Amino acid sequence: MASDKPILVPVLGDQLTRDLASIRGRTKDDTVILMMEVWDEATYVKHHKQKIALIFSAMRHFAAELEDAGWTVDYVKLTDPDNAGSFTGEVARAIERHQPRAIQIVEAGEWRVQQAIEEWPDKFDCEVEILTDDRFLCSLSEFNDWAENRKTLRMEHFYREMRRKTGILMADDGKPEGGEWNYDEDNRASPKEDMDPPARPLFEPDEITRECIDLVEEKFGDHFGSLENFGWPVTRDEAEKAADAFFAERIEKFGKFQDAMVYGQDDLYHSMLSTSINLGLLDPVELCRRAEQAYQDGKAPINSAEGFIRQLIGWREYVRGFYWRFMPDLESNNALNAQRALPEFYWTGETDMRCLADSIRSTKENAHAHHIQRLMVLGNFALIAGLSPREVQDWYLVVYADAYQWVELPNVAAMILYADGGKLASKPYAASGNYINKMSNYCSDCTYSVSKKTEENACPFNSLYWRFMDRHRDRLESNPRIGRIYSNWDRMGEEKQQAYLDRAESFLDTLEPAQDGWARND
Ligand code: FAD
Ligand code: DLZ
Ligand code: SF4
Repeated sequence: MASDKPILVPVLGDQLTRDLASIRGRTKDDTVILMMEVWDEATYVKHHKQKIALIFSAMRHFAAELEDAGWTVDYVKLTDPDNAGSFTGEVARAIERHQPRAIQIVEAGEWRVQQAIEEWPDKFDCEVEILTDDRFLCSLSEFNDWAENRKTLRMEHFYREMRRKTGILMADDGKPEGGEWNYDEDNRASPKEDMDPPARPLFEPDEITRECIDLVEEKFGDHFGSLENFGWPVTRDEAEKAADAFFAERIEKFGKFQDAMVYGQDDLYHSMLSTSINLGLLDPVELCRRAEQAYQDGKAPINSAEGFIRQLIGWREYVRGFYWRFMPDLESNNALNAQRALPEFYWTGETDMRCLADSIRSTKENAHAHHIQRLMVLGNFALIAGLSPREVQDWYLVVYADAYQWVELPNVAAMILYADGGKLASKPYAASGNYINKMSNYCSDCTYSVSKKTEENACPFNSLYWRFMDRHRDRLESNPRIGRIYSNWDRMGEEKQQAYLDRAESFLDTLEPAQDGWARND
């Protein structure tokens, strides 16, 4: 006979779907869904204001949607005078209120939160069941099985497995659609060609969102970023509208201009869907099927459909498996012994380097920068200037509305900083100003000259690049994807080399370290 006591189902801020393993299949009359706005989560780093407003608004909308559908939802607001401050504290309070016979929760996305949840069976006097997060295509045990016994982990190999597993973009003979697995080569058109990206839909804040915005201004007014441009989807309906607009208007050129950067243009042909996907408002595999359909209907070329699908069932799934395999060490890895403090300009945007200034402006205004800005401008600078991984990790976790540690950390520690010593990527993504000049229109109006190498007004990326290569020669020279660079370096001769190194040092001496208090509360 069913007990009168309910099952308590805590739903975390990035688990906002009725298809969640702990909700689907449960009956409404013996379930209490618990949602918690807590101080620990809002302040463990000083998140961008838009990120907090987005998560709270999406949580409140989801709670209302569940209630409308007949579920019992116990929603704890941040301003509740008895707010316990942490998930564990709030679950303890909810146990007092509801006397549940058991707790069922889907595993957390982040290591820090999962550690806390794993203590619940010892802390609480009721059964605790932790369920697998099956919103991901590849479970953690499947990833570990794949990774075990491999000498090197490479996204490309993993991605092919995911293509085979889903059948997405696979021809009937088991070969990849179009003959190639990866059309990356066709994702690199220069932005100097005609580009006219349509604006993405922005969603006017409703009353719930406005309340969250006011709350954030009041409680987190000293956090980074502006709330002025807030237009993120906060419900599944809005997220679906955003996806519809992407598939109707932007996917066609997504592939071609995936790596392009244009001054003052923040979205280009990107989907801008990461916040909705990470919150649980959109299903990534469904999005991939839509991309495949767009290809089959002749609405998107193969390089667009494949490029988009690769990001989702390739990179996104791969970094998640990688995160759980290498945590907690990944947080403290520093294979290149990078020790320089994060410069203040990462927070203020005040720098004459036009590529960095524009990427940081977008970050501040939108809590977003597109992939190639994160990777080849902000990330590349952090790598070749030798910035401390801890400080760079904090920065990325703070500033993007889509940032959760499981996706941020592998991208930052491993992909951009090579702090893992090459477990994730086959080589560091180091580049000189040439690359940025090729892929953007930033350089033509920059204070620095991209064609100058060692002069006072030379683009800093040029000398920092060679300084980086020179410092890490022992490690990188044997790397087949990099080694031949050193013959160019050697051919320059000592005088030229020294001029590069001097220019790099004199530039680095001008950097002001960031003041305390931007990323974390003291
Ligand atoms: P699109 O360009 O339209 O790509 C489609 C989708 O693919 C994205 O929505 C995202 O879900 C997925 N995707 C693309 N690249 C990656 C990747 N490298 N790793 C995982 N998923 C990917 N993405 C986050 O969601 N959160 C982060 O905190 C985050 N931090 C990053 C830090 C660095 C240093 C770098 C290089 C990348 C980071 N990314 C992160 C990945 C990527 O930059 C963003 O997902 C993307 O810019 C979001 O915009 P979009 O939705 O328009 O993406
Ligand atoms: C990022 C965040 C913030 C700012 N606030 C909350 C919150 O109050 N309640 C909540 O459930 N989740 C929040 N999150 C997301 C969590 O920090 C965390 O990323 C997820 O729970 C995944 O582990
Ligand atoms: Fe950036 Fe150098 Fe180009 Fe200026 S010249 S925009 S610093 S790459």
